[in-house]
Amino acid sequence: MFPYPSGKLHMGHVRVYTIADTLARFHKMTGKHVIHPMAWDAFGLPAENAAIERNIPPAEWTYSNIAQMKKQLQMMLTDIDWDMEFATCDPEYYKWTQDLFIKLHQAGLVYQKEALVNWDPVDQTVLANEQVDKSGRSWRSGALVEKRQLKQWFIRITAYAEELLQDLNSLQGWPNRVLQMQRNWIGKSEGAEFDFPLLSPTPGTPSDSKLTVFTSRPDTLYGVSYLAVAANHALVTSGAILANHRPSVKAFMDRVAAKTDAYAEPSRDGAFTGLYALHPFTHQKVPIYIAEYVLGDYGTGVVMGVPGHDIRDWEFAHQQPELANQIQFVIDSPNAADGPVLTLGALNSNCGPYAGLSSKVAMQKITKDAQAQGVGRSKVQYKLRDWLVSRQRYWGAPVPMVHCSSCGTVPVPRSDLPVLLPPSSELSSRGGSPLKRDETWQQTTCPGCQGPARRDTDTMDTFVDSSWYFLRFLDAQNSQQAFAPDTARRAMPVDLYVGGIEHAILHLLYSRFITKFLWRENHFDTKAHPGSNLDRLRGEPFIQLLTQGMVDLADPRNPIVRRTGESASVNHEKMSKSKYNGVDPETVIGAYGADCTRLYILYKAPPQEVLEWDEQSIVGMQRWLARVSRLVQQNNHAHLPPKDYRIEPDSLIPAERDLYATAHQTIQQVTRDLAEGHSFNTAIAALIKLTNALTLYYPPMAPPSRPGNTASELPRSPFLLPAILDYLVRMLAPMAPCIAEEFWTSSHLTSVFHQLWPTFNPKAISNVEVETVIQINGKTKFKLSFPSTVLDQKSHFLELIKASPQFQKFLHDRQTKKPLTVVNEIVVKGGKLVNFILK
Ligand code: ANZ
Ligand code: ZN
Repeated sequence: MFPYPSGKLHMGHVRVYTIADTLARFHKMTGKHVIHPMAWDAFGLPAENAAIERNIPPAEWTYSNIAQMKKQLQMMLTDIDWDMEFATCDPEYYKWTQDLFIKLHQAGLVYQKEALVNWDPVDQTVLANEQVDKSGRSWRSGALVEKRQLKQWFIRITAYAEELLQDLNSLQGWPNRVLQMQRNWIGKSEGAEFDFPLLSPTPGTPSDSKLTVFTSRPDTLYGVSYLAVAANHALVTSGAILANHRPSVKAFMDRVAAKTDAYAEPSRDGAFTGLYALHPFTHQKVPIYIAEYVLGDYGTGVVMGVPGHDIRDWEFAHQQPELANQIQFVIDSPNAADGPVLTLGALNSNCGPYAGLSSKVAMQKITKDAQAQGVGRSKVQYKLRDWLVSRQRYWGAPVPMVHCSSCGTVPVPRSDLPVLLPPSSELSSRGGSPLKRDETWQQTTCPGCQGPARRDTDTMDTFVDSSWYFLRFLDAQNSQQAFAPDTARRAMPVDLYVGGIEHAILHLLYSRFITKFLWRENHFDTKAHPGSNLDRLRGEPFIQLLTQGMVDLADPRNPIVRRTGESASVNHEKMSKSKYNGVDPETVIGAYGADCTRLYILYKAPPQEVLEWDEQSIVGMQRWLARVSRLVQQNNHAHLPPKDYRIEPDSLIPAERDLYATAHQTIQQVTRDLAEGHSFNTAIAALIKLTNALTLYYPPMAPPSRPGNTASELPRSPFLLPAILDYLVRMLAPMAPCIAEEFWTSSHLTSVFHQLWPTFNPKAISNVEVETVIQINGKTKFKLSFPSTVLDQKSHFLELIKASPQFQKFLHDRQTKKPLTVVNEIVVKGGKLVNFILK
């Protein structure tokens, strides 16, 4: 994930880009064609605010930050394809962001609407729902967000809700946690709508209006004791409320309006409207309330109150004296008196013809009957809202639309893109839109009638910029298209995407939506590369997602809860640009070198977990590299093996054969750790172990034997040390590139990065035994030893275990003597532990 150019890398950046760089270098060495690019998420408010503060143009601030951070990335020894670099604020880039907006508009996925929006009073701008946290604060400024009614641009992401949800199932390379967060955010809910005709206030006069409710529990229809509408429902605003109830309704509305925190969990406050509706099945009178807990923008904005089976309805009913003794249960439970019955069950005798049916069957039948009678229908509801993309600020891509008094709102023709930002002289902290104050910039001609027209003065949310940037890398210099459709179809999806869990919802959902949109609308060449992964994944942009944990500066006075990384007390801060607390990457790299810093970061914690910054342990990495260095120097006295020389394990003496086997086991493990698990810490541990084995066999002071050297007591093979050091240095290279290159070039003429990754030779370890711990239902029972080569054939390996007498003992229940079968087999750590689940 590309960074925001705040000016300085923080340790979180160093971590994510070390992980990405190590993997990029590793995959290159295995012979793959790797694209490892970098760009800058460069629009956005901080630049605008910094510009106002310092009185310099946002562009100047942004580009100087970019230069600074690029230098720091190079200092970290990253191997980035800089020829693909761009910033989202480059006109050559935002031209295509505007083009994307127009494509969405043409597809009917962009619209403008008055909306009650989130207004950040500090940054003076509108925020998307996703940018407001649970406590109702802006994700950026931290200010308490207000609600305001304004005309805004929306992108209809809800049109893709179902496929955004369904296709999560194909993302097997994503962390479950992220998949679950996306599912919850999309929030699919299946149920039904029911119509409740309004009972006319004056008896005898007919009423044709009705209130429609959405419910996820149609089976509870017979338990309805009231309806409740949202405070902004038309019923309330239309003046239908009976005169004698207006004072209490107004008092309630005033109480709601007085609330400063619009995002706090709503209370169970409410008021009776004096109005009634008719139950669609029983035709009984149902009172209508206004309730704070009913959301205006979910479902129909009306709830059928079933206090017997819904906790919020139960609480609400207990606040309203007329409702408290109207609670009707439709599913029986012994504890019904203490609270609502929150489960599915069998419908009781209150349910007329449906009595005795299970909830599940009743849901279907009641919905079907309602549909037949024209008073209801089945309904799927999503929590996902359309994406509010307009911002009333300067530093963003201008919305490429023109307002004409005769043609209405029309898109700017593609040939006129980009719509450039005007010079930034009008910026001020007064708020409001700077483009709105720039009269000359707004004046333009209408692409439809050529008459005078005005430009739209909103700029786009920066999440639009970042929703497609990965596609631009494939064709960063293309001035004719955002990306070449055939290249994109071949190269996409991104194989591995590394970034923070904080983007689990927003950025990843928008990117998925936009890529799917472009895919569905055929913006990838359909003829080129049939059967591509992009098609297989239905336009998903990222095959594998690695979410790296935070870097934390643990205050040594605070105990840390190991498992979660949470501090036991509160003094524990994330090292982010906003709460940056003092470990400066440049200082660390200056003190220990980039190689050691990288190794330390990779070694200290698995990438997904919190990394507790503890500078003292960097020296461990320094010492290790010093030991490798000593071996390299010692080896430099030895002769190079002749070209095409191969070590034959069988010709080695036992001690050397063991050492050679250790080297190949290390290759096997490190390769697996990097390729599959992204388990850098175990890979480094294996390399350290190999270094230890080498140091034991080739202790300092005793130079290795040269051919014909009789001084040595052991009959050493002359080319073993160089061969093993070759492996070691090649495996070290992706993680510690600079020192590995130095080691390598001390005895070779080429770069280590032109070498192939060492390949594991099964023959080398054919007579090495490895031990496997066997668990039954999670409890350790016994150990078995195997030739290590068996570990590479999973099914054979499992068969061997299952055939062992030790295992056979567990195949029946001790008490009941009944036979048990294996229902699951979990192989952990490349076969070091296997857990069998027996049932
Ligand atoms: C009756 C009922 C009985 C309900 C019961 C639940 C349990 P999900 O699953 O999240 O979609 N609801 C509907 N619209 C609402 C709104 N605008 N504001 C607040 N609540 C609303 O939730 C659906 C349920 O949330 C609906 O099903 C409705 O309460 C409530 F035993 O209807 B239920
Ligand atoms: Zn016109």
